[in-house]
Amino acid sequence: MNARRIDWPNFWTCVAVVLAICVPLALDPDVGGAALKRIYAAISDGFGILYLLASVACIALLAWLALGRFSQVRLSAHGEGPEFSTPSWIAMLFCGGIGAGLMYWCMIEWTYYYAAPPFGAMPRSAEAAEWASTYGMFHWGFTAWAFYCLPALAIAYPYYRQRLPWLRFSNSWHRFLRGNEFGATGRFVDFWLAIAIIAGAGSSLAFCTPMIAACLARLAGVEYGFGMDLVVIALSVAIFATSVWLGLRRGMKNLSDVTLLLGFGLLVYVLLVGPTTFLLRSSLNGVGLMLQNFVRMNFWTDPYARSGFVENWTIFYWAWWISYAPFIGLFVTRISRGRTIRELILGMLAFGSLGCWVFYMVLGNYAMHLELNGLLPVSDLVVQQGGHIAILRVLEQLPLPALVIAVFALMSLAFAATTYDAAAQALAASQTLYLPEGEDPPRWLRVFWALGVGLLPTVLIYVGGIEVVKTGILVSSLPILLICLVGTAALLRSLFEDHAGAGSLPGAE
Ligand code: NM2
Repeated sequence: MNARRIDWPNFWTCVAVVLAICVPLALDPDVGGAALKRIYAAISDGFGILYLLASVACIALLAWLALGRFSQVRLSAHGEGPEFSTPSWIAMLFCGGIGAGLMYWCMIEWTYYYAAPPFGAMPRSAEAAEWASTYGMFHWGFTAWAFYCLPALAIAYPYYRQRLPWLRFSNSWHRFLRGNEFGATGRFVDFWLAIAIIAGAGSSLAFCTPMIAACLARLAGVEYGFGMDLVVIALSVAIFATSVWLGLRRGMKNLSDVTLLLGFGLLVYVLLVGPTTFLLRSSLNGVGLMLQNFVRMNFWTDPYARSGFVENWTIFYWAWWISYAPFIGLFVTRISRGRTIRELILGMLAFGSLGCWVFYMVLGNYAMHLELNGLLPVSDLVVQQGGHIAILRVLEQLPLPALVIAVFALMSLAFAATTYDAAAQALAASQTLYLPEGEDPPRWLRVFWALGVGLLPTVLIYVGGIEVVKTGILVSSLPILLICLVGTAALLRSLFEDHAGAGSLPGAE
Protein backbone atom coordinates (compact mmCIF):
# COMPACT_ATOMS: atom_id res chain seq x y z
CA MET A 1 0.00 0.00 0.00
CA ASN A 2 1.26 3.44 -0.92
CA ALA A 3 1.59 5.44 2.31
CA ARG A 4 1.53 8.74 0.47
CA ARG A 5 -2.09 8.20 -0.40
CA ILE A 6 -3.16 8.77 3.19
CA ASP A 7 -3.96 12.29 4.34
CA TRP A 8 -1.91 12.06 7.53
CA PRO A 9 -2.57 15.55 8.99
CA ASN A 10 -6.29 14.96 8.62
CA PHE A 11 -6.00 11.50 10.15
CA TRP A 12 -3.98 12.57 13.18
CA THR A 13 -6.10 15.67 13.87
CA CYS A 14 -9.17 13.45 13.93
CA VAL A 15 -7.58 10.97 16.29
CA ALA A 16 -6.43 13.83 18.54
CA VAL A 17 -9.90 15.40 18.62
CA VAL A 18 -11.60 12.09 19.49
CA LEU A 19 -9.09 11.40 22.26
CA ALA A 20 -9.24 14.98 23.57
CA ILE A 21 -13.00 14.58 24.01
CA CYS A 22 -13.19 10.96 25.19
CA VAL A 23 -10.31 10.79 27.68
CA PRO A 24 -11.37 13.69 29.97
CA LEU A 25 -14.99 12.49 29.78
CA ALA A 26 -14.02 8.97 30.78
CA LEU A 27 -11.80 10.21 33.61
CA ASP A 28 -14.37 12.52 35.17
CA PRO A 29 -17.86 11.70 33.88
CA ASP A 30 -19.70 13.98 36.33
CA VAL A 31 -17.80 17.17 35.57
CA GLY A 32 -17.58 16.33 31.86
CA GLY A 33 -21.27 15.46 31.59
CA ALA A 34 -22.34 18.69 33.34
CA ALA A 35 -20.06 20.77 31.12
CA LEU A 36 -21.52 19.15 28.01
CA LYS A 37 -25.05 19.95 29.15
CA ARG A 38 -24.10 23.62 29.55
CA ILE A 39 -22.58 23.62 26.07
CA TYR A 40 -25.78 22.14 24.64
CA ALA A 41 -27.91 24.84 26.28
CA ALA A 42 -25.58 27.62 25.12
CA ILE A 43 -25.47 26.49 21.47
CA SER A 44 -29.15 25.60 21.13
CA ASP A 45 -30.09 28.92 22.70
CA GLY A 46 -27.63 31.06 20.77
CA PHE A 47 -27.56 29.32 17.40
CA GLY A 48 -30.82 27.36 17.44
CA ILE A 49 -32.51 29.94 15.27
CA LEU A 50 -29.92 29.22 12.55
CA TYR A 51 -31.11 25.61 12.36
CA LEU A 52 -34.74 26.65 12.10
CA LEU A 53 -34.01 29.24 9.43
CA ALA A 54 -31.93 26.66 7.57
CA SER A 55 -34.79 24.15 7.62
CA VAL A 56 -37.24 26.62 6.14
CA ALA A 57 -34.76 27.83 3.52
CA CYS A 58 -33.80 24.28 2.60
CA ILE A 59 -37.40 23.18 1.99
CA ALA A 60 -38.16 26.31 -0.04
CA LEU A 61 -35.03 25.94 -2.14
CA LEU A 62 -35.65 22.24 -2.84
CA ALA A 63 -39.25 22.95 -3.81
CA TRP A 64 -37.98 25.52 -6.31
CA LEU A 65 -35.28 23.20 -7.63
CA ALA A 66 -37.73 20.32 -8.02
CA LEU A 67 -40.32 22.38 -9.82
CA GLY A 68 -38.36 25.18 -11.44
CA ARG A 69 -36.16 25.54 -14.52
CA PHE A 70 -33.39 23.22 -13.29
CA SER A 71 -35.68 20.32 -12.42
CA GLN A 72 -34.71 18.28 -15.50
CA VAL A 73 -30.94 18.68 -15.09
CA ARG A 74 -29.43 15.21 -15.00
CA LEU A 75 -26.66 14.12 -12.68
CA SER A 76 -24.54 12.77 -15.48
CA ALA A 77 -22.00 14.24 -17.86
CA HIS A 78 -23.78 13.56 -21.16
CA GLY A 79 -27.40 13.19 -20.15
CA GLU A 80 -27.23 9.39 -19.75
CA GLY A 81 -30.09 7.83 -17.74
CA PRO A 82 -30.20 6.20 -14.31
CA GLU A 83 -27.72 3.52 -13.35
CA PHE A 84 -30.00 1.59 -10.94
CA SER A 85 -33.66 0.64 -11.31
CA THR A 86 -35.99 2.94 -9.41
CA PRO A 87 -37.18 0.38 -6.78
CA SER A 88 -33.64 -0.68 -5.85
CA TRP A 89 -32.51 2.95 -5.86
CA ILE A 90 -35.32 3.83 -3.44
CA ALA A 91 -34.49 0.88 -1.18
CA MET A 92 -30.83 1.91 -1.13
CA LEU A 93 -31.70 5.54 -0.38
CA PHE A 94 -33.77 4.49 2.60
CA CYS A 95 -31.36 1.87 3.95
CA GLY A 96 -28.40 4.20 3.53
CA GLY A 97 -30.03 7.08 5.34
CA ILE A 98 -31.48 5.17 8.26
CA GLY A 99 -30.00 3.00 10.98
CA ALA A 100 -30.78 1.49 14.32
CA GLY A 101 -31.51 4.98 15.67
CA LEU A 102 -34.90 4.74 13.97
CA MET A 103 -35.69 1.51 15.79
CA TYR A 104 -34.97 3.18 19.13
CA TRP A 105 -36.73 6.47 18.64
CA CYS A 106 -39.85 5.28 16.82
CA MET A 107 -40.85 3.26 19.88
CA ILE A 108 -40.45 5.86 22.60
CA GLU A 109 -40.13 9.34 21.15
CA TRP A 110 -43.81 9.97 21.79
CA THR A 111 -43.37 9.49 25.58
CA TYR A 112 -41.31 12.68 25.81
CA TYR A 113 -43.90 14.67 23.88
CA TYR A 114 -46.81 13.15 25.80
CA ALA A 115 -45.25 14.25 29.09
CA ALA A 116 -44.10 17.70 27.88
CA PRO A 117 -46.17 18.50 24.79
CA PRO A 118 -45.63 21.36 22.34
CA PHE A 119 -47.93 24.34 21.75
CA GLY A 120 -48.91 24.65 25.42
CA ALA A 121 -51.04 21.45 25.46
CA MET A 122 -51.79 19.86 28.83
CA PRO A 123 -49.32 17.08 29.64
CA ARG A 124 -50.86 13.60 29.29
CA SER A 125 -54.09 14.97 27.82
CA ALA A 126 -55.79 13.75 24.62
CA GLU A 127 -54.33 16.79 22.88
CA ALA A 128 -50.85 15.83 24.12
CA ALA A 129 -51.39 12.33 22.70
CA GLU A 130 -52.34 13.83 19.33
CA TRP A 131 -49.12 15.82 19.16
CA ALA A 132 -47.09 12.96 20.59
CA SER A 133 -48.01 10.62 17.76
CA THR A 134 -47.45 13.41 15.21
CA TYR A 135 -44.23 15.12 16.16
CA GLY A 136 -41.98 12.08 15.76
CA MET A 137 -43.10 11.79 12.14
CA PHE A 138 -42.35 15.48 11.64
CA HIS A 139 -38.83 15.03 13.00
CA TRP A 140 -38.29 12.11 10.57
CA GLY A 141 -40.22 13.65 7.68
CA PHE A 142 -39.84 16.01 4.73
CA THR A 143 -37.71 18.63 6.48
CA ALA A 144 -35.34 16.03 7.84
CA TRP A 145 -34.86 14.41 4.44
CA ALA A 146 -34.45 17.87 2.91
CA PHE A 147 -31.37 18.26 5.12
CA TYR A 148 -30.00 15.08 3.51
CA CYS A 149 -30.98 16.07 0.01
CA LEU A 150 -29.41 19.50 -0.46
CA PRO A 151 -25.82 18.46 0.42
CA ALA A 152 -26.31 15.36 -1.75
CA LEU A 153 -27.12 17.60 -4.71
CA ALA A 154 -24.23 19.92 -3.89
CA ILE A 155 -21.80 16.99 -3.90
CA ALA A 156 -23.32 15.06 -6.83
CA TYR A 157 -23.72 17.94 -9.28
CA PRO A 158 -20.03 18.87 -9.67
CA TYR A 159 -19.02 15.22 -9.34
CA TYR A 160 -21.03 14.13 -12.37
CA ARG A 161 -21.20 17.32 -14.43
CA GLN A 162 -17.54 18.25 -14.08
CA ARG A 163 -16.50 14.61 -13.91
CA LEU A 164 -14.37 15.07 -10.81
CA PRO A 165 -11.99 12.16 -10.27
CA TRP A 166 -12.61 12.04 -6.51
CA LEU A 167 -15.69 11.80 -4.34
CA ARG A 168 -15.19 14.00 -1.28
CA PHE A 169 -17.35 16.32 0.80
CA SER A 170 -15.26 19.25 -0.44
CA ASN A 171 -16.64 18.54 -3.94
CA SER A 172 -19.53 20.70 -2.78
CA TRP A 173 -17.10 23.64 -2.68
CA HIS A 174 -15.61 22.78 -6.05
CA ARG A 175 -16.98 25.91 -7.76
CA PHE A 176 -15.05 28.07 -5.28
CA LEU A 177 -11.97 25.89 -4.83
CA ARG A 178 -11.13 25.39 -8.50
CA GLY A 179 -7.62 24.12 -8.86
CA ASN A 180 -7.00 24.05 -5.14
CA GLU A 181 -9.02 21.03 -4.01
CA PHE A 182 -6.27 19.69 -1.78
CA GLY A 183 -5.37 23.02 -0.18
CA ALA A 184 -6.06 23.85 3.44
CA THR A 185 -9.70 24.89 2.85
CA GLY A 186 -10.72 21.73 1.03
CA ARG A 187 -8.96 19.57 3.58
CA PHE A 188 -10.66 21.45 6.44
CA VAL A 189 -14.05 20.69 4.89
CA ASP A 190 -13.17 16.99 4.66
CA PHE A 191 -11.87 17.02 8.20
CA TRP A 192 -15.25 18.21 9.51
CA LEU A 193 -16.96 15.45 7.59
CA ALA A 194 -14.94 12.97 9.63
CA ILE A 195 -15.82 14.64 12.94
CA ALA A 196 -19.50 14.76 12.01
CA ILE A 197 -19.54 11.07 11.07
CA ILE A 198 -17.94 10.09 14.36
CA ALA A 199 -20.47 12.15 16.33
CA GLY A 200 -23.52 11.25 14.23
CA ALA A 201 -22.90 7.56 13.72
CA GLY A 202 -21.41 7.19 17.21
CA SER A 203 -24.66 8.58 18.58
CA SER A 204 -26.77 6.05 16.72
CA LEU A 205 -24.67 3.35 18.32
CA ALA A 206 -25.00 4.99 21.72
CA PHE A 207 -28.79 4.93 21.44
CA CYS A 208 -29.19 1.44 20.10
CA THR A 209 -26.51 -0.43 22.05
CA PRO A 210 -28.38 -0.61 25.37
CA MET A 211 -31.56 -1.48 23.45
CA ILE A 212 -29.94 -4.43 21.67
CA ALA A 213 -28.15 -5.44 24.86
CA ALA A 214 -31.40 -5.48 26.84
CA CYS A 215 -33.03 -7.67 24.17
CA LEU A 216 -30.11 -10.10 24.03
CA ALA A 217 -29.96 -10.30 27.83
CA ARG A 218 -33.66 -11.15 27.94
CA LEU A 219 -33.22 -13.85 25.28
CA ALA A 220 -30.20 -15.32 27.08
CA GLY A 221 -32.00 -15.11 30.43
CA VAL A 222 -29.28 -13.02 32.05
CA GLU A 223 -29.36 -9.70 33.86
CA TYR A 224 -28.88 -6.61 31.67
CA GLY A 225 -25.93 -4.40 32.63
CA PHE A 226 -23.08 -2.33 31.28
CA GLY A 227 -21.13 -5.54 30.52
CA MET A 228 -23.89 -6.50 28.11
CA ASP A 229 -23.50 -3.11 26.38
CA LEU A 230 -19.84 -3.86 25.89
CA VAL A 231 -20.67 -7.25 24.40
CA VAL A 232 -23.00 -5.59 21.89
CA ILE A 233 -20.43 -2.94 20.95
CA ALA A 234 -17.82 -5.63 20.50
CA LEU A 235 -20.27 -7.68 18.42
CA SER A 236 -21.34 -4.89 16.08
CA VAL A 237 -17.80 -3.57 15.69
CA ALA A 238 -16.65 -7.12 15.01
CA ILE A 239 -19.33 -7.66 12.36
CA PHE A 240 -18.42 -4.58 10.41
CA ALA A 241 -14.67 -4.86 11.01
CA THR A 242 -14.80 -8.41 9.64
CA SER A 243 -16.81 -7.32 6.64
CA VAL A 244 -14.31 -4.53 5.98
CA TRP A 245 -11.41 -6.88 6.41
CA LEU A 246 -12.81 -9.53 4.12
CA GLY A 247 -14.15 -6.95 1.68
CA LEU A 248 -17.70 -8.27 2.04
CA ARG A 249 -19.35 -5.21 0.58
CA ARG A 250 -21.87 -7.32 -1.28
CA GLY A 251 -22.49 -9.26 1.89
CA MET A 252 -23.32 -6.06 3.71
CA LYS A 253 -25.68 -5.03 0.93
CA ASN A 254 -27.52 -8.36 1.18
CA LEU A 255 -27.60 -8.00 4.94
CA SER A 256 -29.28 -4.63 4.66
CA ASP A 257 -31.85 -6.03 2.21
CA VAL A 258 -32.68 -8.85 4.62
CA THR A 259 -32.86 -6.32 7.46
CA LEU A 260 -35.32 -4.21 5.59
CA LEU A 261 -37.51 -7.23 4.80
CA LEU A 262 -37.43 -8.34 8.44
CA GLY A 263 -38.33 -4.79 9.48
CA PHE A 264 -41.35 -4.56 7.24
CA GLY A 265 -42.35 -8.12 8.21
CA LEU A 266 -42.33 -7.04 11.86
CA LEU A 267 -44.47 -4.00 11.04
CA VAL A 268 -47.09 -6.13 9.24
CA TYR A 269 -47.10 -8.59 12.15
CA VAL A 270 -47.65 -5.85 14.75
CA LEU A 271 -50.31 -4.22 12.59
CA LEU A 272 -52.20 -7.51 12.28
CA VAL A 273 -51.88 -8.95 15.77
CA GLY A 274 -51.98 -5.55 17.50
CA PRO A 275 -54.91 -3.13 17.79
CA THR A 276 -55.28 -2.76 14.01
CA THR A 277 -58.09 -0.22 13.99
CA PHE A 278 -56.42 1.99 16.58
CA LEU A 279 -53.13 1.88 14.69
CA LEU A 280 -54.80 2.87 11.43
CA ARG A 281 -56.81 5.62 13.12
CA SER A 282 -53.89 7.16 14.97
CA SER A 283 -51.64 6.96 11.90
CA LEU A 284 -54.09 8.69 9.61
CA ASN A 285 -54.79 11.26 12.29
CA GLY A 286 -51.10 11.93 12.86
CA VAL A 287 -50.31 12.40 9.18
CA GLY A 288 -53.26 14.76 8.81
CA LEU A 289 -52.26 16.80 11.84
CA MET A 290 -48.71 17.05 10.54
CA LEU A 291 -49.70 18.09 7.03
CA GLN A 292 -52.14 20.64 8.41
CA ASN A 293 -49.50 22.11 10.71
CA PHE A 294 -46.45 21.60 8.54
CA VAL A 295 -45.76 25.32 8.15
CA ARG A 296 -46.38 26.02 11.80
CA MET A 297 -44.09 23.21 12.97
CA ASN A 298 -41.28 24.33 10.66
CA PHE A 299 -41.59 27.97 11.67
CA TRP A 300 -42.26 27.40 15.37
CA THR A 301 -39.62 29.16 17.50
CA ASP A 302 -41.69 29.31 20.71
CA PRO A 303 -40.68 32.95 21.34
CA TYR A 304 -43.14 33.67 24.19
CA ALA A 305 -43.61 30.58 26.34
CA ARG A 306 -40.00 29.40 25.82
CA SER A 307 -41.04 25.89 26.85
CA GLY A 308 -37.75 24.40 25.63
CA PHE A 309 -39.50 21.95 23.31
CA VAL A 310 -37.92 23.39 20.17
CA GLU A 311 -34.43 23.52 21.68
CA ASN A 312 -34.65 20.05 23.20
CA TRP A 313 -36.14 18.28 20.23
CA THR A 314 -36.51 20.01 16.90
CA ILE A 315 -33.07 21.60 16.99
CA PHE A 316 -31.49 18.40 18.27
CA TYR A 317 -33.04 16.43 15.42
CA TRP A 318 -32.11 18.94 12.73
CA ALA A 319 -28.55 18.89 14.08
CA TRP A 320 -28.48 15.10 13.94
CA TRP A 321 -29.71 14.97 10.37
CA ILE A 322 -27.25 17.71 9.41
CA SER A 323 -24.32 15.89 10.98
CA TYR A 324 -25.24 12.79 8.96
CA ALA A 325 -25.99 14.75 5.79
CA PRO A 326 -22.58 14.97 4.08
CA PHE A 327 -21.92 11.31 4.78
CA ILE A 328 -25.27 10.31 3.31
CA GLY A 329 -24.69 12.82 0.49
CA LEU A 330 -21.57 10.94 -0.59
CA PHE A 331 -23.48 7.66 -0.56
CA VAL A 332 -26.47 9.11 -2.43
CA THR A 333 -24.09 10.53 -5.03
CA ARG A 334 -22.63 7.08 -5.65
CA ILE A 335 -26.04 5.52 -6.32
CA SER A 336 -27.71 8.38 -8.20
CA ARG A 337 -25.87 8.72 -11.46
CA GLY A 338 -28.29 9.65 -14.22
CA ARG A 339 -31.11 10.82 -11.96
CA THR A 340 -32.62 14.25 -12.57
CA ILE A 341 -32.63 16.90 -9.86
CA ARG A 342 -36.38 16.49 -9.56
CA GLU A 343 -36.18 12.70 -9.20
CA LEU A 344 -33.54 12.97 -6.51
CA ILE A 345 -35.48 15.53 -4.48
CA LEU A 346 -38.88 13.87 -4.77
CA GLY A 347 -37.44 10.38 -4.29
CA MET A 348 -35.61 11.30 -1.10
CA LEU A 349 -38.31 13.47 0.43
CA ALA A 350 -41.26 11.25 -0.39
CA PHE A 351 -39.90 7.73 0.06
CA GLY A 352 -37.43 8.55 2.83
CA SER A 353 -40.18 10.14 4.90
CA LEU A 354 -42.70 7.42 4.12
CA GLY A 355 -40.24 4.71 5.15
CA CYS A 356 -39.61 6.38 8.51
CA TRP A 357 -43.28 7.15 9.10
CA VAL A 358 -44.47 3.54 8.84
CA PHE A 359 -42.18 2.63 11.75
CA TYR A 360 -43.59 5.49 13.84
CA MET A 361 -47.15 4.66 12.78
CA VAL A 362 -47.04 1.01 13.76
CA LEU A 363 -44.45 0.61 16.53
CA GLY A 364 -44.82 4.07 18.11
CA ASN A 365 -48.59 4.04 18.12
CA TYR A 366 -48.63 0.45 19.39
CA ALA A 367 -46.53 1.49 22.39
CA MET A 368 -48.83 4.44 22.95
CA HIS A 369 -51.86 2.16 22.82
CA LEU A 370 -50.38 0.12 25.69
CA GLU A 371 -50.03 3.24 27.83
CA LEU A 372 -53.40 4.81 27.00
CA ASN A 373 -55.20 1.57 27.85
CA GLY A 374 -53.39 1.02 31.12
CA LEU A 375 -51.62 -2.10 29.84
CA LEU A 376 -48.05 -0.84 30.35
CA PRO A 377 -46.79 2.46 31.84
CA VAL A 378 -44.35 3.09 29.00
CA SER A 379 -43.62 6.76 29.84
CA ASP A 380 -42.79 5.93 33.46
CA LEU A 381 -40.56 3.07 32.34
CA VAL A 382 -38.63 5.42 30.04
CA VAL A 383 -38.05 7.90 32.87
CA GLN A 384 -37.29 5.35 35.57
CA GLN A 385 -35.45 2.60 33.73
CA GLY A 386 -34.47 4.11 30.39
CA GLY A 387 -35.75 3.85 26.83
CA HIS A 388 -34.06 0.49 26.20
CA ILE A 389 -35.96 -1.26 29.00
CA ALA A 390 -39.23 0.39 27.99
CA ILE A 391 -38.76 -0.89 24.43
CA LEU A 392 -38.10 -4.41 25.67
CA ARG A 393 -41.27 -4.35 27.80
CA VAL A 394 -43.32 -3.11 24.84
CA LEU A 395 -42.04 -5.96 22.66
CA GLU A 396 -42.85 -8.44 25.42
CA GLN A 397 -46.53 -7.52 25.16
CA LEU A 398 -46.81 -8.95 21.64
CA PRO A 399 -47.76 -12.58 20.95
CA LEU A 400 -44.67 -14.85 20.61
CA PRO A 401 -42.49 -12.35 22.53
CA ALA A 402 -39.24 -14.31 22.27
CA LEU A 403 -39.49 -14.47 18.48
CA VAL A 404 -40.42 -10.79 18.22
CA ILE A 405 -37.52 -9.75 20.47
CA ALA A 406 -35.09 -11.93 18.53
CA VAL A 407 -36.17 -10.45 15.20
CA PHE A 408 -36.05 -6.94 16.61
CA ALA A 409 -32.57 -7.42 18.11
CA LEU A 410 -31.19 -9.03 14.97
CA MET A 411 -32.58 -6.28 12.82
CA SER A 412 -31.16 -3.55 15.02
CA LEU A 413 -27.79 -5.27 15.12
CA ALA A 414 -27.72 -5.55 11.35
CA PHE A 415 -28.84 -1.93 10.98
CA ALA A 416 -26.03 -0.87 13.32
CA ALA A 417 -23.43 -2.96 11.52
CA THR A 418 -24.38 -1.66 8.06
CA THR A 419 -24.42 1.96 9.22
CA TYR A 420 -20.97 1.64 10.75
CA ASP A 421 -19.65 -0.19 7.77
CA ALA A 422 -20.66 2.79 5.64
CA ALA A 423 -19.30 5.23 8.25
CA ALA A 424 -15.92 3.52 8.40
CA GLN A 425 -15.75 3.45 4.63
CA ALA A 426 -16.59 7.16 4.30
CA LEU A 427 -14.17 8.16 7.08
CA ALA A 428 -11.33 6.23 5.53
CA ALA A 429 -12.14 7.58 2.07
CA SER A 430 -12.11 11.16 3.34
CA GLN A 431 -8.59 10.58 4.63
CA THR A 432 -7.24 8.99 1.50
CA LEU A 433 -5.84 11.31 -1.14
CA TYR A 434 -6.21 10.50 -4.84
CA LEU A 435 -8.51 7.52 -4.48
CA PRO A 436 -9.05 6.19 -8.02
CA GLU A 437 -12.58 5.17 -8.96
CA GLY A 438 -13.48 1.63 -8.00
CA GLU A 439 -10.67 1.38 -5.45
CA ASP A 440 -11.20 1.18 -1.70
CA PRO A 441 -9.25 3.07 0.97
CA PRO A 442 -6.61 0.99 2.82
CA ARG A 443 -8.13 -1.81 4.84
CA TRP A 444 -6.36 -1.02 8.10
CA LEU A 445 -7.71 2.52 7.97
CA ARG A 446 -11.26 1.27 7.60
CA VAL A 447 -10.91 -1.18 10.45
CA PHE A 448 -9.26 1.50 12.56
CA TRP A 449 -12.26 3.80 12.12
CA ALA A 450 -14.67 0.95 12.66
CA LEU A 451 -13.10 0.67 16.10
CA GLY A 452 -12.90 4.47 16.48
CA VAL A 453 -16.63 4.90 15.92
CA GLY A 454 -17.16 2.22 18.57
CA LEU A 455 -14.99 4.04 21.13
CA LEU A 456 -17.04 7.20 21.32
CA PRO A 457 -20.36 5.56 22.23
CA THR A 458 -18.63 3.40 24.83
CA VAL A 459 -17.52 6.57 26.57
CA LEU A 460 -20.85 8.29 26.03
CA ILE A 461 -22.75 5.37 27.50
CA TYR A 462 -20.40 5.42 30.47
CA VAL A 463 -20.83 9.15 31.01
CA GLY A 464 -24.53 8.48 30.67
CA GLY A 465 -27.68 10.08 29.42
CA ILE A 466 -28.94 11.17 26.06
CA GLU A 467 -28.10 14.79 26.94
CA VAL A 468 -24.44 14.05 26.48
CA VAL A 469 -25.03 12.35 23.16
CA LYS A 470 -27.16 15.26 22.02
CA THR A 471 -24.37 17.73 22.78
CA GLY A 472 -21.87 15.86 20.63
CA ILE A 473 -24.31 15.95 17.75
CA LEU A 474 -25.07 19.64 18.16
CA VAL A 475 -21.44 20.76 18.40
CA SER A 476 -20.32 18.73 15.40
CA SER A 477 -23.23 19.83 13.24
CA LEU A 478 -22.71 23.59 13.51
CA PRO A 479 -19.66 23.78 11.20
CA ILE A 480 -21.37 21.32 8.83
CA LEU A 481 -24.36 23.65 8.63
CA LEU A 482 -22.07 26.55 7.68
CA ILE A 483 -20.11 24.43 5.20
CA CYS A 484 -23.38 23.34 3.58
CA LEU A 485 -24.46 26.97 3.20
CA VAL A 486 -21.36 27.64 1.10
CA GLY A 487 -21.92 24.37 -0.78
CA THR A 488 -25.47 25.47 -1.62
CA ALA A 489 -24.19 28.81 -2.92
CA ALA A 490 -21.68 26.94 -5.08
CA LEU A 491 -24.42 24.65 -6.42
CA LEU A 492 -26.67 27.55 -7.36
CA ARG A 493 -23.86 29.46 -8.97
CA SER A 494 -22.83 26.47 -11.08
CA LEU A 495 -26.42 25.79 -12.10
CA PHE A 496 -26.97 29.36 -13.25
CA GLU A 497 -23.62 29.48 -15.02
CA ASP A 498 -23.94 26.11 -16.72
CA HIS A 499 -27.47 26.73 -17.92
CA ALA A 500 -27.42 30.41 -18.66
CA GLY A 501 -29.52 30.43 -21.86
CA ALA A 502 -33.06 31.67 -21.24
CA GLY A 503 -35.62 28.88 -21.40
CA SER A 504 -32.95 26.25 -22.03
CA LEU A 505 -33.80 22.75 -20.93
CA PRO A 506 -30.57 21.72 -19.32
CA GLY A 507 -29.56 18.13 -19.25
CA ALA A 508 -31.95 17.26 -22.05
CA GLU A 509 -29.00 17.08 -24.42
N1 NM2 B 1 -30.85 10.19 11.67
C1 NM2 B 1 -31.70 9.86 10.58
O1 NM2 B 1 -29.45 5.54 13.43
C2 NM2 B 1 -30.05 6.03 12.50
O2 NM2 B 1 -31.25 5.86 12.28
C3 NM2 B 1 -29.23 6.81 11.57
C4 NM2 B 1 -30.25 9.00 12.19
C5 NM2 B 1 -29.85 11.14 11.24
C6 NM2 B 1 -31.65 10.83 12.68
C7 NM2 B 1 -29.83 8.08 11.11
